[in-house]
Amino acid sequence: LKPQGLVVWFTGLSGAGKTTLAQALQARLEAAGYATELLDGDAVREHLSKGLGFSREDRDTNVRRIGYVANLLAKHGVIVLVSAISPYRATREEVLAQAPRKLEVFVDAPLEVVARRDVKGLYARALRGEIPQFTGVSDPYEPPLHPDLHLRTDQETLPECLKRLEEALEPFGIR
Ligand code: GGZ
Ligand code: DAT
Repeated sequence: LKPQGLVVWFTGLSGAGKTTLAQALQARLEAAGYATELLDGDAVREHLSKGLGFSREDRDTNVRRIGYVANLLAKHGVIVLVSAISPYRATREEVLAQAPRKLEVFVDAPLEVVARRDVKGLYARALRGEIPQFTGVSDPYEPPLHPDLHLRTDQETLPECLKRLEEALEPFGIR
């Protein structure tokens, strides 16, 4: 019998902390001997979703592709960590409904905070009007209404967020 996999889906604005948290959690899980895979929106866009843009249609295609691969891997016992803005609630719900087991994590920080972090300088450009359809500035973000875990990365440190993630995995028998 295969171990049951899990999809841990991180959603939130650019710069909210999805990749940071997913990478840190992956390191912990790998150290504990779990098979994991990280599907990061940014990286996926260089391969699986190459050529896609940021229209609603393209984002939904991106999210559905990520979800499809995540669910295949999870079916075979992998703990799959997804980090993608995935701004549309209905599309996230559609994809997560297919997962054998799932944990939806809302990585939340207000726009003013992520714009101040501006990891890649994209918010500065978006706020100057140079990037059309930039999530949170000139494109929508629909927060989950009932996330399995809600992390406020402007109020909780990275170790605190990690601890809450690990606690949320315990009911799945992952520790
Ligand atoms: C949002 C954009 C955009 C626009 C480029 N809107 O901080 P990042 O750089 O690494 O995360 C963002 C990433 C978003 O890709 P995703 O695949 O996660 O998005 S989605 O789930 O909506 O398909 C950002 C960069 O790409 N980026 N242009 N217009 N983020
Ligand atoms: P995203 O993948 O959501 O675009 P990121 O992980 O690339 O975001 O960048 C998040 C930045 O925020 C990074 O510089 C670390 C910082 N940060 C501060 N507090 C954090 C926390 N509690 N959790 C995650 N990242 C945090």
